[in-house]
Amino acid sequence: MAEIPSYDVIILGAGFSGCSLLYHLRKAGYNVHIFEKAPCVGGTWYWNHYPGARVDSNTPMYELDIPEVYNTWNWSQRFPDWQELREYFKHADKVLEVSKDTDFNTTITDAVWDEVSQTWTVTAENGKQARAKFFLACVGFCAKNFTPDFKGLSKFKGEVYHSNEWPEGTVDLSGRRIGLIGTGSTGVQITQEAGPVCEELFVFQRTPNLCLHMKQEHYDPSAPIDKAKYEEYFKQRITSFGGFLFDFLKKKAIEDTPEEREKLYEELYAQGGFQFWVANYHDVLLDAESNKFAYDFWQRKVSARIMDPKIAEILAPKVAPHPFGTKRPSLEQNYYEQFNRPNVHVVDVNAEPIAEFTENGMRTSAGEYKFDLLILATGFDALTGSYKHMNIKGINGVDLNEKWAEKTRTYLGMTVHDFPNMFFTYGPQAPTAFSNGPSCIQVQTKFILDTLNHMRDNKLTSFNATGDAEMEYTTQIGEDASMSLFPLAKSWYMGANIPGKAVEMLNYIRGLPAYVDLLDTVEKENWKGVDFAPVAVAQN
Ligand code: N01
Repeated sequence: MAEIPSYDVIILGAGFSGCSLLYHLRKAGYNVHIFEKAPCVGGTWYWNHYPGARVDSNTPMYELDIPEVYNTWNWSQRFPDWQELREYFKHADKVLEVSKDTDFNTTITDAVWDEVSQTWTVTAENGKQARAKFFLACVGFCAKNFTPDFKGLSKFKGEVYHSNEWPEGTVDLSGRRIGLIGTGSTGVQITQEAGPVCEELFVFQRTPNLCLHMKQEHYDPSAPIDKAKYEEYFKQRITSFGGFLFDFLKKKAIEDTPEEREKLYEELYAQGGFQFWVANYHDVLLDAESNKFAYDFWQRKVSARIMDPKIAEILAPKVAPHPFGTKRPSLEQNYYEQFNRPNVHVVDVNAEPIAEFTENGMRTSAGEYKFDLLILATGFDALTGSYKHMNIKGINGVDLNEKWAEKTRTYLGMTVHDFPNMFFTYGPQAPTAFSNGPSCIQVQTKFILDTLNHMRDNKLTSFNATGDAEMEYTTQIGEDASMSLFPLAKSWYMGANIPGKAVEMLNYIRGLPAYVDLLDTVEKENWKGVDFAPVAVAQN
């Protein structure tokens, strides 16, 4: 083999996962190196800097559980914007010296397991190669954009940006005529920025977003939260379903009277954030009646903010478009009020389907809409899509994307049978979409570190999740989903937003505490479901 740099661990991605793993693995004495496509640390917060980009998880829970970082950082917002998040990552880099062990501007295209040396070799677009015993793919769940195959898009003569490929520097929205496709978190945030300053905004909506009020707060950085509480916060956050400091109630909606329910909904709604979603009755995502109670409350609250009843019926219809919370409810600050402005219009593309793009805009079945800036807030090939630009090959050259083509299969939402010594974080079949990212990553980092230490202590060369364990875990993910309301929505949670993609639950829906228990049990039972025997050499 040619001489190429060799490490104990190679990590792809310098976002929350990459920083967390680098810190903990380094401390444990491993020689770790990161490859990152972006020019700096930050992961999703390097790429997502479209106007209004802001996190929907609240601080201080949306941060790394690393004392060197949190003890020297104070947030100024309950829900920080992308600028503050970029500053946070600059700070994390400075404190942890992530850059020292990172190759930036380096897109890894291939990761191949070698059965003889029992190592992974990664190759970058620029030809650079490196080798390691362990390969940790920490590329995030929204790394692959999705642009629908719209007829005539190339004919459009104005500017076109996908939210995830927003140009550095500003694209001034003032005085612009804007077409915006998509009403997920991204579309909602862009609408709030564009509405007050643009000449005209057409928001093309296929499915209403059942948004919750953010209740933004500004903090005085000179009077920060007592850092002595943080250690406890980080312990506590992994004991709640969503990795926050609040959790589902222990009762069903039907156990309360209508008056009691109304009081509770008012309280949750007033708190802002995700409370109305994941601090609600515990059956809200499981039981149609409980869900309808929540939806009806939400619909009353929101429609009261929209002046025109016809527009209210498009944005917050009387009949739920899908069960509340089975598609990501985004947090909004003044989203619905934008549609009370004369220059902001919602176009229901179910009532008037998109026909084609023209030089000056877009034609629906009802006529042409003219604009000079088109924003595609059309989302991502989420979770599994993040791996699609890579050739990841395990034992006997088995290809990860081929393996997942018809059905995603993992063990513990972190490993894959026949891909030895490989972990991925915050990806498919983990609590990913239903958890605060840094909380989920905290749990996964511990498991990965424990596994590597176990192998080092016991002089084990490689691990491989067994096919049986993978099958059992994957089957459970599907069975859990089938007992919930999630299959009733077409969402990226289930891969249903991408034409042709298998529709299946792509997340672990039992919540973070159950996931923590499962990982603890696996460890206690000597890594059950994992084969530490030497990997067989290919027979040709
Ligand atoms: O993407 P999305 P996103 N014709 O997939 C529509 C995280 N995130 O970028 O709902 C017309 O949610 C599509 O319509 P429909 C967060 O986890 C977080 O907004 O499929 N419309 C939908 O409205 C989030 O959930 C933050 O019917 C079409 C939109 O495009 C995830 O990323 C901020 C269409 C896509 O919405 C993804 O969010 C941003 C078509 N052919 C992102 N195809 C924060 O934390 C798609 N659409 C704040």
